[in-house]
Amino acid sequence: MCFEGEKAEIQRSKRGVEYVAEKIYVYNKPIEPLPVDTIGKVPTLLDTRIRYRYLLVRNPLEKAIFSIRNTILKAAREYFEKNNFFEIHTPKIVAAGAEGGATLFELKYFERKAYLSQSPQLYKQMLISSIPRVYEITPYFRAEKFNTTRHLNESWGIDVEQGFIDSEEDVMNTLENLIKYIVDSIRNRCREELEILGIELKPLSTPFRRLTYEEAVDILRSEGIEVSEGEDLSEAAEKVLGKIMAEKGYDIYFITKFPFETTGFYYMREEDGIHTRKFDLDYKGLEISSGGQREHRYEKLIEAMKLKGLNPDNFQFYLEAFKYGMPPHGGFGLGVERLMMGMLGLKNVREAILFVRDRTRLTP
Ligand code: AMO
Repeated sequence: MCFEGEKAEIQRSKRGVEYVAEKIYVYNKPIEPLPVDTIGKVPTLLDTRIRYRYLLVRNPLEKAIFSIRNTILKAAREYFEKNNFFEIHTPKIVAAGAEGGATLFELKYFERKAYLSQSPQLYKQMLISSIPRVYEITPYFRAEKFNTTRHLNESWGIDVEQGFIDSEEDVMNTLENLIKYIVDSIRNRCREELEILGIELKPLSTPFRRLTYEEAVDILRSEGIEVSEGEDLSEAAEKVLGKIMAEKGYDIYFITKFPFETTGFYYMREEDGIHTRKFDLDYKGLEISSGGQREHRYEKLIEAMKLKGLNPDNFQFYLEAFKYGMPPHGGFGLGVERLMMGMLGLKNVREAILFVRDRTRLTP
């Protein structure tokens, strides 16, 4: 539908502009009445919101979430542009995964087996000796078997890799500056959307607080939360840590130096052989990003693969790139939907993506 008309003399609506319509053109009549209330007078269940998202984005609340997502991605690209990062696209149909076999989606690729890409990890690293600052805004496909409020089977990431770094600190600086830039952009450009959602988005100051994995474990143990040696932090542990850190005034913080037992094979190990240069970034008790410095030495990389029970033969295409000289490098993957959960206080990751792919949803 479309109309012609003049702006009304008296404006009653709090949002938008009122017109007095003189002509109304109906392009196409609906076959059935709308199945949902797009005005937003009645609260809609999350299941229904997901089912009819393509209609409900007319609802100001739903639309505000996705306008903010749109601005997050624009701001990220602006940040990369200003800081000389090069946008890349890497394959989504791949021969090997970087994030462990358990969450690989397998597919038939003519006569061979292939997988959907869990992460651009291997490819962004391979490029680093030729293009030393790259980024990709990319889907991650992960066969997460459980229905949780923070996992999708198709989610989106903002991935970065940068070369000639001194340590993972250089990468953490990029990540904290990027997030600050995004949060400032949303505060400045999405005031109306934040008001509609009733959110007061606090500015973030850099540098973000850093605590080591061991410090995090000590804090958790002092609260009676058991964390076994060499175990990744569980969702429950992350939440408790989030509360404790919030009480100390930190909404966002890095956890650094994860033990090798908990990480991917590609993170650089410290001299002690136990810890790595891997970090997580948590926002209000939710992991929104992981990253770190990588192992760039060919022999050490093969050793790490073997320690993780991987067969280097399956990664020849990747390992080859390390034979021709690879600078020290590192990067991160930042989950777009997780960042939105943190920023907007969304309770379920499904609120942050237009069309949901989870354990039960393959349509719409
Ligand atoms: P990781 O596996 O921690 O690291 O993923 C990076 C970030 O992506 C988001 N994320 C997800 N969001 C929703 N649903 C999922 N199933 C899901 N899986 C991941 C999270 C997470 O912090 N290659 C490394 C990154 C790197 O080192 O550069 C990686 O993928 O916000």
